[in-house]
Amino acid sequence: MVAILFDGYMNCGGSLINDRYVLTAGHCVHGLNVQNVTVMVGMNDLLTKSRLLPPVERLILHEEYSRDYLHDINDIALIKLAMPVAFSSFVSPICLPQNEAVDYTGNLAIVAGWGRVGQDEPLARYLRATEVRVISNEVCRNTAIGEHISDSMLCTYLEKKDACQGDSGGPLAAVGIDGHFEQIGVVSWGIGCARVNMPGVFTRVTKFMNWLRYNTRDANYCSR
Ligand code: 4AZ
Repeated sequence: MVAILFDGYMNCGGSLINDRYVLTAGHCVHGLNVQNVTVMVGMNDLLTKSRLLPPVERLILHEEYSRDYLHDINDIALIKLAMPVAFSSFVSPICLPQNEAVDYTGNLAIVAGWGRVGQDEPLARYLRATEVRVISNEVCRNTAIGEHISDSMLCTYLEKKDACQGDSGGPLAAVGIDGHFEQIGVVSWGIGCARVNMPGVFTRVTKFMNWLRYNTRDANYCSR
């Protein structure tokens, strides 16, 4: 789990997908320069003094990223680190899905971050995580936010459980067919947080595997 700071303030989540790349949302880096972005890995308490801050080399925003006032399209980006991160008991990568055809409907999944702990609440100091359930895109399209849902998005819904502002860019992880956690979503958008009939929306990682492979082709694979 990665915290992404903008001008020193917690702004977004992200995930380490190998020793050189952080996966996050497009809207988390859109319009930013590397000088404004700080990446913190292996954190729980955001205020802790012992921080691992790998320098950022490059921001790679999806070429077809775009945003509306509500929702984002192709909401995915990579942050390339200037040097490889050393893995430890607190820092290890999350692998991406192996089977691009799986749609995860009905799966329970974990979303994590330092985002708001409620719709009108402050950001979290300690990393939080919650379980949510993946719903089909068909069901999602029939909810109050449905008209904006495309095939490259993934929705979750579980009563009173959701990502919230500040969690954007962070991972949604589920147990894949081989029994390992894999990242199936990137926190993208929603209308408020945990509201009735308003699913949380994620970038659907399986739809971007070619983009991810191409843009991380100089990195080692994530090993499980
Ligand atoms: C946000 O503003 C945001 N309920 C992210 C996720 C969700 C809502 C808002 C999901 O970044």
